[in-house]
Amino acid sequence: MQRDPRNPILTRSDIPSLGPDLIDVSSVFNPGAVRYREQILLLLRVQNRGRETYLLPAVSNDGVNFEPSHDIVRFKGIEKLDFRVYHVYDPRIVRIGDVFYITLALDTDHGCRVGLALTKDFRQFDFIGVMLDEDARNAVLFPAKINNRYYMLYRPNRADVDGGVKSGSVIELASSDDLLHWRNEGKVMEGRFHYWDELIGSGPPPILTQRGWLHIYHGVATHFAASNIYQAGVVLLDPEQPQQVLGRSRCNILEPRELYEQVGQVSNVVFPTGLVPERTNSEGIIEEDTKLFVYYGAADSSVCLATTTVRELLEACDED
Ligand code: BMA
Repeated sequence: MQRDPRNPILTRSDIPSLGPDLIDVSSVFNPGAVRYREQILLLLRVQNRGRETYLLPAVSNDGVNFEPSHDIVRFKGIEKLDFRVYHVYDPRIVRIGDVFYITLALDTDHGCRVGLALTKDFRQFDFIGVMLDEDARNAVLFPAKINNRYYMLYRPNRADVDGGVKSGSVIELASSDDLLHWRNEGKVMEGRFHYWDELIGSGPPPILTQRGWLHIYHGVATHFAASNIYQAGVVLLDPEQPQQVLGRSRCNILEPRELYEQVGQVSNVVFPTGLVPERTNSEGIIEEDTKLFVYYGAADSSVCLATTTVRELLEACDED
């Protein structure tokens, strides 16, 4: 992937002062991304100096210069949950019909849960519910039904990371009729111990290409607990049976190399969460020469952009 020379494209100094919740914020990172009304829209994860998390929309005409909104996202209905939610973060967005679905990580007293919200206009946000009754993160919906069912990828948190919250080394597939009740469809992929992607989790939602679902994920090299290096890789999944891996990058396709990725609130992190193709054909397929805008959090401190094409990602999947 090629970094945009203007990176980081959003830093904490771009976030307007929106008291009392967001004043002189600490960081902005891990954005959801989607095309909305001819523009690119990001849902930014913003942290204040209380280390509280808020989501803030931002829009752009060129995909590089973003104008943050002055309206912090409030999820209607989330207050009805019978447990406390400390943080709502790392949004992933898909459009299905005229509805934008947002999958979310929720920090609770019982670990992390994946939540679902929807919006039609990025002004009103309705919280729909918790998708799984287990500790999990990095849930992404497929942007279209497959054989008349909804599908998602998610990462159960079963691994203890030294000094950290639970993480995981498996991405699983689940399907549903109604987006709320999910049936496990099995394991899709596992981390590769000793190599770049020991722990893994989904990045942005998958996109449909001629050859199958192309999916960017993140991998963590734990380096014997000395440091966690977050990188990005790519996998190709069968178009009809997405638990089948057709190809997977042997090496990472983006790793922390620039100072803004190596140094920050959490050092050595590139964490892709948003992907916007330049165009989609009339059958909903992203063709090989299509340019892709990939948005990622750098060092849990800023938002960056890298570009690539479907062809380049498919070539990376053929490496193994
Ligand atoms: C992961 C998530 C991300 C974060 C990353 C690096 O486990 O919590 O939100 O960007 O760690 O700190």
